[in-house]
Amino acid sequence: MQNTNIAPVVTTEFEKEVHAGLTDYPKHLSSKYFYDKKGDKLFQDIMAMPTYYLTDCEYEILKNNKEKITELFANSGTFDLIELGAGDGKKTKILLKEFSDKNIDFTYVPIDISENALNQLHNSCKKELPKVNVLPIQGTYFEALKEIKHRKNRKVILFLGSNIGNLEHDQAVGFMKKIQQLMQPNDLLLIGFDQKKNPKTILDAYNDQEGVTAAFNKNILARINTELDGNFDLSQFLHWEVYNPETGSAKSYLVSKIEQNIRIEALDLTIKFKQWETIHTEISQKYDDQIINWLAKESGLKMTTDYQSTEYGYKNCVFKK
Ligand code: AVJ
Repeated sequence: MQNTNIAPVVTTEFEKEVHAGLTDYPKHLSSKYFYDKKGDKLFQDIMAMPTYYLTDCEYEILKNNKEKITELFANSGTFDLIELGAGDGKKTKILLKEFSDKNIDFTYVPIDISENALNQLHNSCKKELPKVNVLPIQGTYFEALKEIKHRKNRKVILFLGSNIGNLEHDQAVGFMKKIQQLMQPNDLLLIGFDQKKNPKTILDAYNDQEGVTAAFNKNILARINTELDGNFDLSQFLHWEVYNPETGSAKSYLVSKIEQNIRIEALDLTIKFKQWETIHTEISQKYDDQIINWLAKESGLKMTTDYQSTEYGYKNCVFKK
């Protein structure tokens, strides 16, 4: 029998994770929830800042190695260029343009959770790269990969931007293993890894003076306010970045400046914060060769090539099964 007198039911993934993360100790929220329309825009602003060196490094790598990459990707005929978390595709377009100019036979398959980002990318490709076949798929990575399982083309999978850094090592291994299982012996996987470097450079990249990264981090609280009817006062939280040069993990926190109670109406929940209590919101892992080789070994992949940026250590590595 159904009980109709129950308290508000926790339904969406967002609601469930906010509830679990804010009632846990220490508190945490997932960085995947930074990205609504406002968050997408803030991340674009971050990428445009000189202190956020990652984008420029990867752009340079793709630009400087586009001929070699074309050779590597296109050496055995037609393929699907599958991009996980395509975003605005700005860096990928270097490759798309090169392939298009060389009349390479391929289909670009951008995968993204954001319908809005995908539509914009699709439209801009139609305009700027009319010869390129585009097959956008909206969804999570593995849902989308399932959808294209029947396609016979050789797969070249891109995971750029050091997005892998948002995963803890065990999650990264799980992720790479799942991709490995979907790969055929001829398929390739290219991943962008931000490298360990001067700790100051890393802190500056995640703690800009303009406060854009702080706003990006706090956007998760703004989303709870608008989507779950919360009453977070964003000015009562401090954006705090830590980098551990030994482990290579950069972590973002929100720190409560005062003792406070927060109401989240949609969850019928009151959250207590002690003064200086934290919410962990993001990990941006930095890598070295040891870690990358270990990740590859654990997930059953072999590194075939890697490309390096000239400044501010960044690498794009190509893996085979
Ligand atoms: C998109 C996950 C690669 O961790 O560097 C930028 C997100 N966070 N500034 C990163 C981010 C704070 C970014 N990734």
